[in-house]
Amino acid sequence: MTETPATTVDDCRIINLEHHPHSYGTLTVAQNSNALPFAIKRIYYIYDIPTNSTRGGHSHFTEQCILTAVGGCFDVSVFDGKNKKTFTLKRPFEGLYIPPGIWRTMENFSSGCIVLVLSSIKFDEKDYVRDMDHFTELKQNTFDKHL
Ligand code: T46
Repeated sequence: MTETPATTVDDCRIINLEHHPHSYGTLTVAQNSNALPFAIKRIYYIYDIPTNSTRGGHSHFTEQCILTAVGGCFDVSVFDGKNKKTFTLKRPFEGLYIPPGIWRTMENFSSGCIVLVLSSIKFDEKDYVRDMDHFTELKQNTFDKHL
């Protein structure tokens, strides 16, 4: 692929997942419905994360995803080629929606942190941009086109 969408960090947002708090515990649900911006095709989770790890460091051509801290907390920084924003995820019902064309980096993982990810596509390495220079060049071309 040679183009990336004209998305910006302002398109990244917190989505509150349906959750049911009770005296005997809280249950959170993620299911395909109008409450989500895409249909879920894949779920994966990341755990056993050393607290000083940095993960991510890439963008996607087409994938949309929602990241949630189902245990512990961590920070996600998003970058659109011009601007950067950082979100702290610490509640199991709060998901960060990231559209395609956004570079993401995850760090400051708490001990025992578990990251759950809902994804709009099946795994495809060709959907990744893992080189920052390539990413900024793609975004610059997109922004130039939309001037
Ligand atoms: C993202 C952030 C939030 C697979 O084989 N299948 C999969 O579905 C995934 C997601 C990964 N992998 C392999 C590819 C690598 O060899 O698992 C290894 C670790 O993946 P990666 O280094 O991409 O992990 P993160 O935590 O940097 O990024 C992941 C997702 O890849 C990415 O799309 O947005 O979580």
